[in-house]
Amino acid sequence: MSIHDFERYPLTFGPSPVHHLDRLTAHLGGAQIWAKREDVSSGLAYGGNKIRKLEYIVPDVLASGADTLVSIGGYQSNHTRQVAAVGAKLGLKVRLVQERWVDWDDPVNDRVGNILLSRIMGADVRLNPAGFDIGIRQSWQQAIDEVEASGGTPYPIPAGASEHRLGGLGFANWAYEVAEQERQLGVFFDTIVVCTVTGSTHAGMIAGFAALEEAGGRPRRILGIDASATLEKTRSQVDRIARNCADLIGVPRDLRDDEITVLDGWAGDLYGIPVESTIDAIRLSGRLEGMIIDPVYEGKSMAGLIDLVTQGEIGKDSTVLYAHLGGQPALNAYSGIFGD
Ligand code: 5PA
Repeated sequence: MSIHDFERYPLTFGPSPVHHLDRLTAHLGGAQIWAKREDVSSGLAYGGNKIRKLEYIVPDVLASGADTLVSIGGYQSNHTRQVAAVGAKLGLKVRLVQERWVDWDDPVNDRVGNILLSRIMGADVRLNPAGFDIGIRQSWQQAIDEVEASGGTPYPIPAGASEHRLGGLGFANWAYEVAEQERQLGVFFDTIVVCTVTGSTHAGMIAGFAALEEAGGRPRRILGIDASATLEKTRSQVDRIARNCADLIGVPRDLRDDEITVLDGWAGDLYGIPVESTIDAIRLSGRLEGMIIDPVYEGKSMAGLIDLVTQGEIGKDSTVLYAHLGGQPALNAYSGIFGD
């Protein structure tokens, strides 16, 4: 079995674009920084990393005969917005549990950005007061039961599509896409920087690059930057999903512990609450590159990248690929932090 044996339902325009960040590179004065852009690679509701995961899950949805996608996230979940978009595109109903994952008192937190887009796309959006947890949730199981009780056929998609048998495949394939783009561009990315929370984005990359390494590819570092602020949960979820995914795509060996790196230090104390380094990273990417990143995920991984390059932890001779996973709609619920 390899990644190529799995069916992929196209929801993207093609490979996500890769480009050099010249001014950020010059500003940091160290490694060469590039970005690969999941935020501009699909026409579905501003795209993002879940679209790529869902490309490998949709064939299973269609085979199941389900009529309702059921998923879960915070009020400003990017994942649920992307599930809503995919449901709309496929002509399926969508039931979303939106929990109060972030104690963020912006008065429009439950009205603008992602949740607004999900409502526009016709999803049945239900708010729930439960707090943050990346695990399997009671509220989600209850929503599945309710869909069934009302005569529907649910297809359950867990938080971030991570705890799904096929959840890692999208980003395992991302690794193959990177290898092909490297050939075209004549570069080699020795370091990948990726935001990690529910884990299957990072885990899929680890499995995909391990498969490539087994096929003769050069080894590289894949640095996951935690944005969950529940580090041990995210670390164990990444570990488990990476190993399952590696098995699934036929990596002929166990993953080594040193292939699974989730770094701490930029999440702050709480999921969804930006800290100073997050806000600085958002402003810097915007000012130098016109590249917009969000305060929940990408602002935190970019803060990690900036510090790692500045401290020399990522060396001057490195070529770094920053995985931009989308997420900008949430900015609308955080206008207060940028002032007038
Ligand atoms: C998310 C996730 P993983 O959950 O696969 O680790 O990805 C982290 C991540 N960047 C990184 C962006 C923009 C993301 O949206 N978002 C979740 C959501 O509900 O939106 C799953 C948490």
